Amino acid sequence: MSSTPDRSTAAAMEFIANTPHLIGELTVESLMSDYANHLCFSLAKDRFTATPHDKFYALALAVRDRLMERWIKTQQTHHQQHAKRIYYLSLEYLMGRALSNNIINLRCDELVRQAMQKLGINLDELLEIEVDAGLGNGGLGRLAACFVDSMATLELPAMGYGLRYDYGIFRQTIKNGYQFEEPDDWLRHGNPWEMARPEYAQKVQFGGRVEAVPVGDGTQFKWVGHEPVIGIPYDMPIVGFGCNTVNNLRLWSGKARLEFDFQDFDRGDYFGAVEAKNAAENITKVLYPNNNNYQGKELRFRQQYLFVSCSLQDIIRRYLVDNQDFNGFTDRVAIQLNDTHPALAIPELMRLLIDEHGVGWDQAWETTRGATGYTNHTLLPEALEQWPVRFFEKLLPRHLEILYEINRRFLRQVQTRYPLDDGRLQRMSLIEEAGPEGKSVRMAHLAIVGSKSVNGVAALHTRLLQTHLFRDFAELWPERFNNKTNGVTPRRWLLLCNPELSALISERIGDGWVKDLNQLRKLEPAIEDKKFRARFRQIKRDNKQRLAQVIQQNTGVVVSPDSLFDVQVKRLHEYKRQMLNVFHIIMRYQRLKQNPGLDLVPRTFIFGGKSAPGYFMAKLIIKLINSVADVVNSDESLQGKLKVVFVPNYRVSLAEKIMPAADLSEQISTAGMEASGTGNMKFALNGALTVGTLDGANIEIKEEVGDDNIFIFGHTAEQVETVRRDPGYRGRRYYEQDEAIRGMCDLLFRNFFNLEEPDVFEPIRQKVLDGPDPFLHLADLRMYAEAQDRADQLYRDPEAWTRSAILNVARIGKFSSDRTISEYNREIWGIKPIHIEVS
Ligand code: 26Q
Repeated sequence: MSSTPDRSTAAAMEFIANTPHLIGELTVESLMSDYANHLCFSLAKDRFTATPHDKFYALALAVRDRLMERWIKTQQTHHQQHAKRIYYLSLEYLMGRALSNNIINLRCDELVRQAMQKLGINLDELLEIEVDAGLGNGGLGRLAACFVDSMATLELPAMGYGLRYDYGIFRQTIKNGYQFEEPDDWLRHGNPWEMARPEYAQKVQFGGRVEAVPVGDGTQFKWVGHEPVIGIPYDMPIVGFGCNTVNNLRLWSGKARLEFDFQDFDRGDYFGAVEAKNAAENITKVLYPNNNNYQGKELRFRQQYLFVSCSLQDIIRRYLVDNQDFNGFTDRVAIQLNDTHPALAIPELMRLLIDEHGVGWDQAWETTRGATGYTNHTLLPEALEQWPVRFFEKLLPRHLEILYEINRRFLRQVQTRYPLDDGRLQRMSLIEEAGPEGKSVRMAHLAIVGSKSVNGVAALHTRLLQTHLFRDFAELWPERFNNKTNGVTPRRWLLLCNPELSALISERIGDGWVKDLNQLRKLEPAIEDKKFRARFRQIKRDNKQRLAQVIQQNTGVVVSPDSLFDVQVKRLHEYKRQMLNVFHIIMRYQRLKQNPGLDLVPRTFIFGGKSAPGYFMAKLIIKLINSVADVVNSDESLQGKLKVVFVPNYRVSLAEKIMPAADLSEQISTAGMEASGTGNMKFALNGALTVGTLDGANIEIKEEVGDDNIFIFGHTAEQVETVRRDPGYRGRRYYEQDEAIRGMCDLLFRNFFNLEEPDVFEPIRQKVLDGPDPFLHLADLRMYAEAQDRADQLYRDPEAWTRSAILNVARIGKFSSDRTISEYNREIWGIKPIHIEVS
């Protein structure tokens, strides 16, 4: 923002402010008029040419008009008050749709509905047209989206930084039971929510070499790069609920330098110029579709650096608008790293401070560490990032020098504290000397050393970080470690996705819960109200009916809303144990086949989730689910007591239809492996009961809702450790001891579900029966089946089940992302909320 106000812009703004409505007024008529104007003047469409997408776009622009003034005012106010801001750095934002969310957060849903109705437009159909912004993989990306919602709602001066991938998470299709991936060309029809800001473009260098330049008594190090790339920022508004705050989500897009092609073109190297342009613009082409699995790809490394460098240069640019030195930096800037994906921020901030702004090492280090917090999201060793030193040598030589210096100073500190403990030095070093790819940089160690705070995302996860993964670090710096149990935004995950339940709740306890989720406690007495229970049940029934339609449209399978909807939706991963779920389904199937008259609670098992394209086992599990589904669904002898569906292309907008319709939520990861989980919270918030292990946030959910209102089973994290240490542990033990498990395995592994493709499931058999299965599928199966029987029993008593479901809603308030963000702010960031006034 420039410091001398521009007169013509001021005059224009004054004109708007003094003219009785034109743009941005919240009335039915003005909405209708702006919708029509946008259709005509922004999109050049008339009654012969307007497509459904045009109608969506026109409404999006009309709604956007209504947040513009607040957006500008928010940025102005934060700037004028020299506010300390939180900069959330994440390579992923799984935003989903924006129109419905912005309408809800602006609290103009009634007006918009009326305006559209008067024009003969069905708002719900219009909202369905928007494509999801799928710039993330799963939990971590969706968490970032919930967090920016909460930061705006809490009126915190916050900015999300991310990458504007041309292609988000792939579209999943299923053919013959197998997953196929299609590109997600989400920007094809334009994006009404983004504003390109080429005036804030940043230049980033890759490659080159470091030159030492003598300056006075010392030396200055200059990184002479080549391959410059430009980052162009695109801003998206983040609307706070029921306040005037509209924060910024700033996403960078890679571009070749403008003069670049012309220069080389003049030298006659036309192809070289075009190739270089492509290389620059490829950096932000596509989101890497891995989840909890690290792949050391050079392009991913470039993505991370482009992201970090653009964001930090932008932060420093803004800081220097009204500061001369860096003494006050940590009073104005807090940076939170969403996992290690942006951990290059640490050496990059050091480089910018030292090389570009002449700050000395000690002050640069204090500033960097004082500004930065690191959130860890996983304990899985295969998910920990370790970039090969050769990538640094090739692309970031100056950063490598800085890293070595950080490491040298750090190891000296360790040595002073623990003399002659070489093992410890090796374990803690930022450099792994002998990895599979030679030397590599341990990004988690870098993030811990370079931050003032390290947090896990649920109590158990944080404890395991301290006792296992980062034990040495927690011993050295216990004060640095803290827990921030995840949460989800109640706006999208209740108010928006479940309007009927929201209305019922508000009728009973008022609508304060939307901003203060603990108020849901006031629902507890309602469990004794028979009429309330009936209405609660009816809403669930209606939501199930709607989901049944979606399922039929997407899979062709007809499911009954009178059956128990048992849902597992999340990324496919062995540790999440979708296979355990399938094994239980097969056991049920077998019970029904052996005893067709058996009075089992009719169940519909619903699965959804994407597998990383290169993850063989995860893809095989999708095939397994679909193979079992095919056999079960076409078996008429089951009399509708068992159905299995895999809903393709699980994504945020589909989750919004699934969560409100679930009776039972499957959270069955091997204990100690799911850092937190956040789907578990969304389900409970919508009145589903959980079948789950003592893992991640399930433990805290159990503490909140009470042991009687959740179905817990399985080995604890401690017991899992013990079982794994037993060298004789094999799944076969359970096969031999347990008749039901044996029957299930025999059916599955003798090709009952895959006659056409014999032995496709052989890799599963090997792992589960003969391998030392680290996920303990068969070891937990018996207890899992028993927990499922307990669920059946309760479901047979609809009143008792409904009481439990209501109690889940009433006691889930802790898991609002507002609470999580308040804790981050109180204990790490220290930012003052700023109230935004608009005329
Ligand atoms: C890393 C390197 C290269 C390419 C991709 C990646 C990568 C990308 C995404 C690694 C991990 C992820 C995503 C991890 C994730 O979603 N973790 C989940 O985070 C949630 C929010 O804290 C938790 O609730 C889940 O338990 C955790 O699995």
